[in-house]
Amino acid sequence: MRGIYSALLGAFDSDGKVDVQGVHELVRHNIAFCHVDGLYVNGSTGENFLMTTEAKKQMLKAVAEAANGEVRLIAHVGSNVLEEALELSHYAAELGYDAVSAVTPFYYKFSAEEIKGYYRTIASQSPLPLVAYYIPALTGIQLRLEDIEEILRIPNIIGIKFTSNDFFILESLRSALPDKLFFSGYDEMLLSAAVLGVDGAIGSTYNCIGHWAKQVIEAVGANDLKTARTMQHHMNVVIRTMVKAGIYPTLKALARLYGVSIDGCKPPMQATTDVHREAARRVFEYIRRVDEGQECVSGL
Ligand code: MN9
Repeated sequence: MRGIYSALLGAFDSDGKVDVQGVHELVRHNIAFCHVDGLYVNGSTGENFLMTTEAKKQMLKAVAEAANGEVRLIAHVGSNVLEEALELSHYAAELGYDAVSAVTPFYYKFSAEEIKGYYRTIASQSPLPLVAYYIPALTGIQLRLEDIEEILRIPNIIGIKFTSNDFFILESLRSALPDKLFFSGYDEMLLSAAVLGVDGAIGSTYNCIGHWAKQVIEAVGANDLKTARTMQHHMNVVIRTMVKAGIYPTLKALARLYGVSIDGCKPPMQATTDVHREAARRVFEYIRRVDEGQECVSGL
């Protein structure tokens, strides 16, 4: 399960239905251009929290069909509604997914004990192994090191998508749990996570620069920090531009420049504007120049 996974973008038509053809093109782009090792489906980037259960299932199915067994698949099934999380876990297993993942429950100020109970329930009833998903900046749920460690020791939990900049916690967990899988969640901090020995990364920008993320991980593995830093720098030029313009609409506008015919985001997320299209165009050119080996020290 190691490697670089795209947190796959969502693909919806103008009335919010899953766009099966768009999903197909997006998946093929991720495999052919970004060379990712796997896809993380229906995560934050996939607009999970804007989707009906039926749409989540359609997305899982469309991705499995398009991926055709060529890359690993993780289905994010996390939900405050435990019945939904379990239903989606069983559906993902039927479709041949490799694992499921679940964000910490959110909105209510759940206690650490309640969160552990949530993970015990999903892990014990899911037919697939489970990757915990920790993203305190979005959920507002901050866990202590001891609590995350306890969650990771629950049977059938194989690892964690760690989207936090607390590298003290990451290092402590990594050394305490050598057999668990650690996925870095902030693309802009991949290098820092890689030097601490993560097994891979899951991120939204890997929908266009997954091949650079692979180079960062591989260069760190080969003790080539110079290359790793250069590639992380290139990643960050791109990420900075996209975050400034609005990351998801810009990623979708960028995918269109690679011939992937997907529409914008689901409301209430913002529609695509010229700001996103212009940022996407500049990023597209930058990626091309870096891939062709041109000097790009001055950025975009
Ligand atoms: O899945 C992503 N987080 C969110 C992880 O979308 C909330 C990251 O890949 C970020 O989009 C990325 C840019 O900040 O690191």
